[in-house]
Amino acid sequence: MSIHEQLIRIFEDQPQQFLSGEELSTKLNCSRTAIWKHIERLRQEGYEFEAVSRKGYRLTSKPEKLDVQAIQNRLETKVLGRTMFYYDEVDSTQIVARERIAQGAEEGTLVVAELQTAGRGRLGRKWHSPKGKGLWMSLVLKPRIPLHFTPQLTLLIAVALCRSLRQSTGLPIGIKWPNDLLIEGKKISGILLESSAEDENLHYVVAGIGIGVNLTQEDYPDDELRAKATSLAIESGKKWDRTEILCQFLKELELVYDLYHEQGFGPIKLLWEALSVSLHRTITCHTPRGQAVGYAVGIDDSGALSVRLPDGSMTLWYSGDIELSPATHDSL
Ligand code: BTX
Repeated sequence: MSIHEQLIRIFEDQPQQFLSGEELSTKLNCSRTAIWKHIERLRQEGYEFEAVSRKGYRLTSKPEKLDVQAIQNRLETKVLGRTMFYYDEVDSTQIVARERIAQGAEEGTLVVAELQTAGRGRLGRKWHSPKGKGLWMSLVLKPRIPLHFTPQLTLLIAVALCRSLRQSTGLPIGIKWPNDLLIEGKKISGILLESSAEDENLHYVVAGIGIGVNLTQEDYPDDELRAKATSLAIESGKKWDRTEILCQFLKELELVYDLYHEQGFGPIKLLWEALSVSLHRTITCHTPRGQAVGYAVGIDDSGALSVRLPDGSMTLWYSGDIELSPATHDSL
């Protein structure tokens, strides 16, 4: 057992007890500075301590862990999440899910981790995933669709996630094209789709979903992220049961996914438009090639944003980060 694990064991065995740095360093045969560093690391992992001079440290709360059996008992799906791999810590659930696919993972397989050390967003961006505070997961999908329909899945997942989070929490969550879920302009969740295909044949999609559930302001590493990101707990002032949020999401996703296979993108498009905060307003689209301004009219069947440019011509935007202008219903 590592010093880190031994330290956790000692604190857990004596929950109400103050333990001094000196006592701990003797027990674990290391310096007091090493103990202090381990305690700081534990704090980052979600353990909370009360520190009192001359008395030492007392463990006041532990990070909450997901319970796979409880999730399986609570799940109402037939396929999604029925095979589940749970990890305490991974680099990225996207990487683990791909490894699982190489070993034969089937549609609906879910990879969930308490902590990601290299959680990723789109275009090489980072996804901050502190321990026990969110839902950091990747879902294996093998839809029977041509490759060029793959972007529709991002919108489909956004719809299911938005609907389920609204149902679970009652918070006013909206979708910003293409893949962000926002509350009052702040990001509560992100979706990242990675696929594997050959010619026009889609082999699989790994849908990475990050939901900020119980993060507090202190859980964000800097003011820049604090200004952009939020969590269900910050917005509602209370903690949420991650098992409940996860099961509700998978149930809703299975419903919407089945609807998509039965009736195509039409109904999904309507649902997406009803939840969107990006439409009927002037927006700026930032891409690696520059930026453009337009008025968002709707989405097309490929999931692209249909935009009216200042000269009156219509165009489609397939990717990019959009910025919403404050005024709505202004037409260019
Ligand atoms: P994105 O590129 O649209 O968003 C990334 C941006 O979001 C970052 O640059 C930062 O500004 C902001 N951000 C970072 N962390 C958070 C957070 N915890 N909450 C809110 N905003 C944040 C969106 O990419 C797709 C993210 C998918 C994340 C999941 S988690 C499970 C799976 N594994 C993995 O590595 N990624 C996915």
